[in-house]
Amino acid sequence: MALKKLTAILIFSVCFVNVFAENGYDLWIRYKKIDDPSLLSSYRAAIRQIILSEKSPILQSAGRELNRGISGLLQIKPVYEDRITINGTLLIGTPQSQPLIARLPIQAELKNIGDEGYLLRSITIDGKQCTVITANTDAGVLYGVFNFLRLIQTHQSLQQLAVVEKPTIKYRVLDHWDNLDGTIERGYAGSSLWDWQRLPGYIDKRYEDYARADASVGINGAVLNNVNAKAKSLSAAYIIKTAALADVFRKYGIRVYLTARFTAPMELGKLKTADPLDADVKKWWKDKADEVYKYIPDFGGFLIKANSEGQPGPQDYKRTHADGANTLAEAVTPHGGIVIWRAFVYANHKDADRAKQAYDEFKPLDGKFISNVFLQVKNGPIDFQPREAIHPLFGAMPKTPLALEVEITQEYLGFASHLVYLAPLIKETLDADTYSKGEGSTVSKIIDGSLDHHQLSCIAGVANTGSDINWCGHPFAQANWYAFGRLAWNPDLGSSQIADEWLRMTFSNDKSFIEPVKKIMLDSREAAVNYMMPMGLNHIMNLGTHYGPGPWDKIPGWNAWDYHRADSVGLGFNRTSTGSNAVSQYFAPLSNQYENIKTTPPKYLLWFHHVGWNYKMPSGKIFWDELVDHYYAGVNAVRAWETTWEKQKTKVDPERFEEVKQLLAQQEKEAIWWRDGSILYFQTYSHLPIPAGYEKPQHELKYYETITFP
Ligand code: BDP
Repeated sequence: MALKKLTAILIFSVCFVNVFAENGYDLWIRYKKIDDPSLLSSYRAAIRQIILSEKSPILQSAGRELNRGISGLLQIKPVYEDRITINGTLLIGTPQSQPLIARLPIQAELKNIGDEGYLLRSITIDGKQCTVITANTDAGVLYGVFNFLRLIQTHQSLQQLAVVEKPTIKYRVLDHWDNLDGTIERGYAGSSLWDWQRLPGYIDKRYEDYARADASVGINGAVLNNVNAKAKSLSAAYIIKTAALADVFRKYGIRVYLTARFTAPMELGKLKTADPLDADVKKWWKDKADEVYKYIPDFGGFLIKANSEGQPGPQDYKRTHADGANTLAEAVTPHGGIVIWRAFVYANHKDADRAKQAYDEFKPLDGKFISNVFLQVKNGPIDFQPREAIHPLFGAMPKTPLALEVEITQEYLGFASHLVYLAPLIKETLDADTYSKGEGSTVSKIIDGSLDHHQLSCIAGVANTGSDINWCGHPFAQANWYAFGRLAWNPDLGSSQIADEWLRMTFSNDKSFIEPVKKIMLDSREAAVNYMMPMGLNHIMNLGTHYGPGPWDKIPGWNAWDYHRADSVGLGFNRTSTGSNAVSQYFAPLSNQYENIKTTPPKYLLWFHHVGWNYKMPSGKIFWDELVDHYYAGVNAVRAWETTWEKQKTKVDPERFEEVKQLLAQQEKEAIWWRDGSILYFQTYSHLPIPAGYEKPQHELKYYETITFP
C-alpha cells in the first residue's frame, strides 16, 4: 500500500458509545478508552504523528492494529507523515522499509535480536522526541506494535523506552485438534473455527481476529487439524482450503501446519503399503510435500501421531519412529519445513507402567532423527494430568531437539466450566530441573535448544479455541491462550506478571480489582489439583468423559485402579526400584530423591510411592488425614473465590461478572463432587474417618459413583 499522507495534524477525540455488551470476543485486545485524563494526555502527546510505510502485508497488519488500538484506547485518529516534524512522533518499520530508521544509531542492537525480535526506543531525532518501533523483519515490527499497545493497555509509561525483546523459542505453535467435520477433539468452546465446507470461497472475518490474537502474544504457527488425523486433509481440495487460511495468517507472521496420517500414501495414493522405507512411499510423501508447498510456500510442516492410541505408524511395517519421521522430514527438507513427531505412545496393557513407555521406546532412537525433526514430548509421562512428574525424556535425548507439548484446553481440568489458570502448570514444567547436565538443566533450556546446542526449538499448546463468541468458553480460559503465547515467547516470565497483564487488558486496570482476582488465578491450579488429584494422584477422572471423579471407574481396557492402586495398606503407585522402577529413568539426584519416600516432594508422593494410610507425614499428621486436608482445601479455595468475585460486581461489566459468578458456583458444586466422591471411595480402603471439624459428605459413595456427566 502506498505511503499514507495527511497534510494537517489532526488529533481529535471521538465520542464512541459502547453499544455492545462485553461478550468476550475482543479478548485481551479490546482497546477500551483510557479514563484517566492525565494518562490519556501523556499518551496522546507521545503519539501525535506516525511514520509507517505499509510496504508489506505484515506492515499493513501492524498499521491496522495500531490504528485500531490508538483510536480505541486514546480516541484519536492517528495522523500519518513521512518525515519527523514534531515531538511525539512514532517511527515504525525495519531499516529496509523505513530509511529514517536505517540512519539511527541502533544498528548494532538490531543485529542481536534475530528474525522476530524488536526494539521499542525513545530517541531524540533532529531535536524531536520520537518513539521507534523497529525490527529486522516485518513480523518483528508487528510484535513490537503489539507490545507498544500492551504498554498503553496496561498503563505503562511511554517515556524513556528501552525495550529489547526476542523470542527464546523459534517455533511457537498452537495445535488445534479440529476435525474436518467441524467438531473439536477435547474442545469445550463450540465447534471448529475453520469452516472447511465454505473454504476457500468464504473467508470468515474471524480468521483474521484469531491471527491477531495469536500474533499479539507471538504465536507463529498453527497446526490446523487433529492429531488423530484424516488422510483427507492432505487431499488436493483440502490443500487449497488450507492455503486460503494460510493467506490470512501469513499477514500476521503465522505459518500453517497439518497433521499427517501415516497411511495417507495408501488412503489417498492407493499404494499397497505405507512402509516409510519403501521407495514409492518416499516418493509419495515428497510429491505431496511439493504439492502443498506449491500452494503454501511458507507451509510449516507436518505433525504426526503414530503408533499411538490406534493411529497407524512405522511400527506397523516393523520400522522405527525414526524411520517414519525421517521419510516425512526428507520430503519437507527442500522447502525448509519441519516434522514434529509425537512421543505420546503407550501400549495399553496391564503390566506395563505407562509412565515408562515413551522413554523406553524413544531414548534408544536419540541421534537417529534427521535435523529437521522435533520429538514432541508432553509435560508429563502419563497424559496432561492436573499434575504430573516431569517427563523423563527431557534431558535424556540430547541429540534430538525436543518440543514441549502442553494442553491449553482443559481436558482434565474441568473443561470450560472451571477457572484454572494454567501459567503455573506450564511454568512448573519449564522450570523443572532435569539435572541432565548437572544443576540448572531445566526443561526450558532443553526445549529452547541452549542446553544441548540445537538451532531449532519448539513449543506447542493444544488450543482451547472454538466458535463460542468468547473463543474459549470460560472467560478466564482466555488467559490460558494468552499465557501460553507469552511463555512460549519468554519462558522466564512469571505467572503473576502474565496474569497481571491479562487482567488489565481483558478487564480493568483498577488495582482493587487486579490484586484479589490475580490471587484467584494464581491459586486456581493448585486448588484444582487439591480437589481433583492431590499429592501425586493422577488419572482418576471419569474415564469416559474425563470430567468429574472416577477412581472407581473400569471401562474395557482401562482401570482407574491401575493408576491409584488403593488397597488396605495404602494408596499410590510404587515406581521405586521395588516397584516399576520408573525412578531409574531420571537423572541423579532426582532418581535418588524419588526413590526415597522421605525425600520425594509431597506433591509427587503418590506418583512414586505406595503410601500407608497411617504413614506419618512431616507435618505430624497421618497420610490419610493429610490427603483429606488437600481435598477440603481445594473446595474451600473455590468458595473463597466466590466471595472475592462477588466484591468485583461494580468493577466489571455485568455480562462477564454474571458469567463468571455462575461458573464459579458450578465449580464449587463439582469440586465437592470430586472431593466427596474421591474421599468416600478411598475410605473403603483406608477405613479411617474424615477428621473432626470437616463437613461430612451429604451422600453415600453410590450417589457420587452414579452422577452422570452434567
Ligand atoms: C489424550 C486425549 C486424546 C488425544 C490424546 C493425544 O484424551 O483425545 O488424542 O491425548 O494427545 O489426552 O494424542
